[in-house]
Amino acid sequence: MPVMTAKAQFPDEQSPSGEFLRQQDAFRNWVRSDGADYPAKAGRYHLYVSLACPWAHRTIVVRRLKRLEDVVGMTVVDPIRDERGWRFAQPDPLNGWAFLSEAYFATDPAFTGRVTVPVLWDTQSKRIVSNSDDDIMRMFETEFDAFGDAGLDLYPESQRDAIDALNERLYETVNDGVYRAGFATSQRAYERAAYKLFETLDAMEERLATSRYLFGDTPVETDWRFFVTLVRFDAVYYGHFKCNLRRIVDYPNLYGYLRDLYQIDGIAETVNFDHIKRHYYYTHDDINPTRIVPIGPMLDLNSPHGRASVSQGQLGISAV
Ligand SMILES: N[C@@H](CCC(=O)N[C@@H](CS)C(=O)NCC(=O)O)C(=O)O
Repeated sequence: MPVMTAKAQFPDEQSPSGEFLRQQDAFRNWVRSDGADYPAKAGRYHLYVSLACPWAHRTIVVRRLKRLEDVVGMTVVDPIRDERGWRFAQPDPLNGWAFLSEAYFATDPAFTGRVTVPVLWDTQSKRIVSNSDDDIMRMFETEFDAFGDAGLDLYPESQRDAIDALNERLYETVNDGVYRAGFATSQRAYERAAYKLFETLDAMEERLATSRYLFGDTPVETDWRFFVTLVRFDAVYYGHFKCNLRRIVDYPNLYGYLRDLYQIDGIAETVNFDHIKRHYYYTHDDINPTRIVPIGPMLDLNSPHGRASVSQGQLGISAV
């Protein structure tokens, strides 16, 4: 018997039994340090982001940490989008666009999917190189070392299998997990996603009891992939997406870890709660039709985190 489901936020991305099934990324070309089509160059590529979006946030963080601000330009879209998708508060200074969809149609006039951020734009061929946050992160991490901070390795060779495996688990149950809970249109789909999410949060709370970061004493890309969801959690996912078994402030290790990452040089400037809250509470009409933006939460992400004393040992490669 079919499960009764409510109206979906994105009807094309919904299973008959009420699960949110995120669309695939449409553009997945690669900038390479020695690439033929898209060679890494200073000033050639431009990043379009929303400060509200966790996926875009990851690319902003890596751009900052790898010191690529002067190498890859960046434009921030307005946090409020309507049925025409992401728009620019002022016309895009680079291309004069009013809507980000113009980048998509310039690249593929037949594009019919949902217009998403982040977008990595090539100013030379005037096409989107990629709209995959995973790929853009990796490009910034590994392909621009001639221009940025080559000394910072967010994807260390010796840990790659373990990093990939934990990324996958966090994506399924946490990063996308909050969306699977929030966009579910059946009780069953919601509960499944929400319980899985907290199972992983509980496991990470335990893991972080004996390790300052997920893989030892320095953050890797997995920490930043996790961070963008943690920092939004109490402000939007707990209430708006109904992920409300516990808040992050209720987890001593996760909350300390969140503050530790937040206080790393340059990171606080990448976090904008005004954009985050207005985007989520305004643009998901089926979840919050009144568009009322809640007043909380009270978070003090600058308070001392005490994480420096947590054991610094490297976790084994197989630790997932
Ligand atoms: N899979 C994409 C996900 C990007 C994504 O879904 N971004 C959201 C914002 S958080 C978006 O642009 N949504 C457009 C919309 O809500 O219409 C990636 O890897 O970058």
